[in-house]
Parts: sequence; C-alpha cells; structure tokens
Amino acid sequence: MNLFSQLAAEPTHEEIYPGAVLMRGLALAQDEEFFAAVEGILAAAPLHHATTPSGLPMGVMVSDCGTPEAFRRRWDPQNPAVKRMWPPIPRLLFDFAIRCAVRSGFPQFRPDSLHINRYQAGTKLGLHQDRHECDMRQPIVSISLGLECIFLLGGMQRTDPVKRMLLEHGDVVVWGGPSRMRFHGVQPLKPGHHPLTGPYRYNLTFRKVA
Ligand code: MD3
Ligand code: FE
Repeated sequence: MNLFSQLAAEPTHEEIYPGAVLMRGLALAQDEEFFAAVEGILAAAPLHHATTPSGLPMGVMVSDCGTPEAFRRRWDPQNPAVKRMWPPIPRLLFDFAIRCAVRSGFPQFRPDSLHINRYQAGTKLGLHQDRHECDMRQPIVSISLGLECIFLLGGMQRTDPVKRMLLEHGDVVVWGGPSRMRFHGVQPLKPGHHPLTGPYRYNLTFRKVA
C-alpha cells in the first residue's frame, strides 16, 4: 500500500452538526465478519415487518438483539411477530460500537440493544425522532451495510429544513449530544446489487434503552 492508497483508505471524521459524526468507511475492514454476525442474529431473531406506533405495517423489515432488560423495554412490546427472547449482541459488534462511540467523544457508551433495519428497492423510512431510549445523553451508533441510501437529517421540528447525505457500505454515524433529537429518515432505496448483501441495505443501530 502506498501513501495515496493508504490515505484513500483512511476513514474520515466529519462533523455533520455538533454531536453528529460521520466516519466514512470505518466498518469496511471488517465488513464480512460484521455481516456474518448479522446473519447469525437473523437466524435466531427472524426479520419481520416493522409496525408504526399506530400499528400499521411499514416497508422496512426489522430485527433486534440485546439484553433481557432491553427486551422488556422495547418500543413494540405488543408486536406478535416477536415470539422469543432476543439473542445477545455479538461480542464483535458490541466492541466495535463502543470503539466508534469512543472515537466520537462518548467513551461511556454501553449499548444494551442492537436494532437491525433491512431495506429493499423502494423501501423508505419517514422523518421521525428516536424518543424511546432511556437516557438522551447516550448517543446512538449506526452502521450501514450493503446498498447506499440518501439519508435525511433535519432539525428539532418536523418542518425544519433537511440535509441530504449519501450513506454507503461501511459508513458509521454516531448521533449524540445536541443532535440526538433531530428528525431523520431515509429516501426510497434505489434498486441495485451489493456483493455482500445482495439487493438489500442493512442499518444497525446500537442503543441504550434500559
Ligand atoms: C439522526 N434508522 O431505526 S440512522 C431508526 O438508516 C433509524 O435505518 C436509520 O432511524 C436507518 O430509527 C439509521 C439512526 C439514527 C438514530 C438516531 C438519530 C439517526 C439519527 C438521532 C438524531 C439524528
Ligand atoms: Fe431513527
């Protein structure tokens, strides 16, 4: 590896807003191991369609893992698709999420749950806030795998202007501090194929909910 290819491979550290840090490509070096860990979770906790707080089915498919305490506090305790206790967060993913948080200035972060979203062509996620966690001083760490998406990042009001940003395979974002309550969403996914994930985009979000 020469200096230029080394620089090209160096993960960047961009502050999108105070508290929202994008580290492009940080998960690339271990993407196959991370995706194998995701497939292990999905074998124990199958994907199902997410439902809105009012009970309507959403396009995105979801699964979760984490501690029994986090399972009891989950945001959709009535969801009949969740029949069993969650499997634990795989050690490899847990340690990586903590390292991402440390790099972003949140050395105390200890997630107790990992939420998986799977998108296919046309799947979107409407603008929303994440308000179900226990302690808003804790950040959320998110890892993108597979197909790229256009991520929308707004303000504290639904009607505030949004920034559009491309999230690609291997990108990591840590959302915390004054950006923790920003509205955010995902534009309808463009069709495509990724060598690791096929026709899908996966997003992993690590949270402390209990
Ligand atoms: C931005 N998932 O599951 S970013 C979700 O691409 C969700 O699937 C996104 O939004 C996705 O709720 C991943 C996660 C995220 C979490 C908290 C935020 C983005 C945020 C807080 C403020 C701003
Ligand atoms: Fe969210």
